[in-house]
Amino acid sequence: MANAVRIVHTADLHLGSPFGYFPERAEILRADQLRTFMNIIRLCLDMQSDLLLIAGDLFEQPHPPLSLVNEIRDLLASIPETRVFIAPGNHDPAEPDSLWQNTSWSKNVHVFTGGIESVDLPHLNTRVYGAAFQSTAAPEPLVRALLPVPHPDLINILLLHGEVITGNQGSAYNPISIQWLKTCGADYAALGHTHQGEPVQRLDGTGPWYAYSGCPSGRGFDELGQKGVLYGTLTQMEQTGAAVAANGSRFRILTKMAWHPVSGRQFLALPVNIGNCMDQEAIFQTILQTAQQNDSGWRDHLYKIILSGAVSDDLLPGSLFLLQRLQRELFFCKLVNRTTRAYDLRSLAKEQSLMGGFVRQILSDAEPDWDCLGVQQRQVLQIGLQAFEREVPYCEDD
Ligand SMILES: [Mn+2]
Repeated sequence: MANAVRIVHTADLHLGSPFGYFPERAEILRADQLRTFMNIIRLCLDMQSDLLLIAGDLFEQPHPPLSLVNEIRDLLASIPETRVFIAPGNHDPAEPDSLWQNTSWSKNVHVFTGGIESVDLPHLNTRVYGAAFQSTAAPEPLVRALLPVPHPDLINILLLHGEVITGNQGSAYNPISIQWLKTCGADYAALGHTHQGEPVQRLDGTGPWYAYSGCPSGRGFDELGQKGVLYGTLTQMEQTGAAVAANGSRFRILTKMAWHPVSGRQFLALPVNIGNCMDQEAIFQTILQTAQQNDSGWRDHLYKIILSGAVSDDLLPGSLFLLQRLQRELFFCKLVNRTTRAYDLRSLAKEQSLMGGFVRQILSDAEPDWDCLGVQQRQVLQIGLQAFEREVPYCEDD
């Protein structure tokens, strides 16, 4: 009968983050992180996961508040049927006197605190390898040699925090060479460090499977949208005949992993064109409607609202009043003004001034009407006309 192990793979939770950019919301955002962790625990229960793999940066720092550590310890103890493995990362290294040394975890939890070691789980026919960051950087690979005797009859899982590199590329965060990964002997490498996450991939078609789960909740406007974890099953299938000879193994591993959303509140970039708005109220309503169309829990998210469109002088947004009104409706928002001024080309083209001359030059034989112009002509005119009045930044600050 096929042997299968159910796993949940996560990393980079950064529990206890300071959220310095959101001082008034920081405490709530930290509570959200905890809720996300609870969602992961709930997923383990619901799918009766055999393993919970945490590939580093569970905490933001190696000395988090004791109350937070105790909370996590109790949550992990609440899933005794799930074996939990933790490989500390560069943010929460297993340095002397860190939380990893000072916490007594429940029996189902194993923390890798040194160089490569393995734990056998005979009831699952599985072996889990892991190693820890022991300081905030690791310019040399944490694991240099091949895994110590990967067992051909077991499912071999590798849990590591680090950066997969190719060729001569280096990394200050445990460089994991793709070449090494191919031959290390693992069947599935559960990785952490890349917050963006990468789908489960297989090296060379026959090599190990590996994946970055990505962070399960965003912490800023560089981590947009819904975040989640990887979960699924690794199944060991007995091979026969020619297939055995191909890689010398009696078994092949089928990997069926999927992505599961676990974050509640999201960081979102919301482009809103206010070119048709005639007054401040219309701008306000357009922004809210756009947010509303996006998601049913729209009020709870954090927004970077990017305003665009050509607007007349007296309507230039970004006013404190607009921001204050929006802040009453949304959990958090900031405005990025990328609007352009609605210049009247027809009258400008008649002006005997430097601006008039510039407009005539760019229009050439074209009609003085924005709608008749090509994209490039429009851009040149917008930037040029703005430059007559104010400094035009190369790229607006986000
Ligand atoms: Mn991280």
